[in-house]
Amino acid sequence: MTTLYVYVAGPEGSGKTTFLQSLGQPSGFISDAARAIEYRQFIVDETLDLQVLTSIDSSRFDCLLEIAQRDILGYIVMVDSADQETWSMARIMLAHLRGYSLAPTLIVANKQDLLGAATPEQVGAWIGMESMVYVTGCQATKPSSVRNAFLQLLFSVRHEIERLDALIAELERTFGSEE
Ligand SMILES: Nc1nc2c(ncn2[C@@H]2O[C@H](COP(=O)(O)OP(=O)(O)O)[C@@H](O)[C@H]2O)c(=O)[nH]1
Ligand SMILES: [Mg+2]
Repeated sequence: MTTLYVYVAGPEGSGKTTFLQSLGQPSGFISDAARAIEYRQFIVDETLDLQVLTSIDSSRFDCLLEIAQRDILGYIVMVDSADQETWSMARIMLAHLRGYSLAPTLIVANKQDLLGAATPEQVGAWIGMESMVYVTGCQATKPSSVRNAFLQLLFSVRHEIERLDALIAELERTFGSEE
């Protein structure tokens, strides 16, 4: 059995926990206080799991360092689009992730529903669109929006891992059916 990981980073309050909660059924959201992580696990097939995880303490990256570099499928950097003061921290986190292992990275320009939220393009341009960095808008309180954002990351890695097609199809099937 192989487990691949999507690691979610981002400043405190950017919406990481909300994103994970919205990504599926409430029962599938796991908060492990002892390991200081929150995660969801998707079964892709008999030999492959996909775990989406974040540190409960935004400033800690030790659980990322426990993952072998080859097992990191990609990163999500969560950003509060309405709180520009936090963006430089998000930029540092992005550099930190990619310094550990270069993997496709999706900047999630969250809180698009808030008045004064910057557009995904503005957030992406400010943080820096390097190669293999993508950006998408999101409202983490809305499951369909979260699923759509997560699919953007899966699309960017699917050419490497064709087995993800089943998971993508499942997410697309439920996409938009619950608001
Ligand atoms: N308006 C709005 N609030 C959000 C959104 N996403 C998260 N929040 C709120 O932002 C706060 C921080 O979110 P949380 O998920 O705890 O952030 P974390 O520290 O990154 O885990 C909570 O009050 C959430 O309800 C969003 O898309 N829109
Ligand atoms: Mg949290």
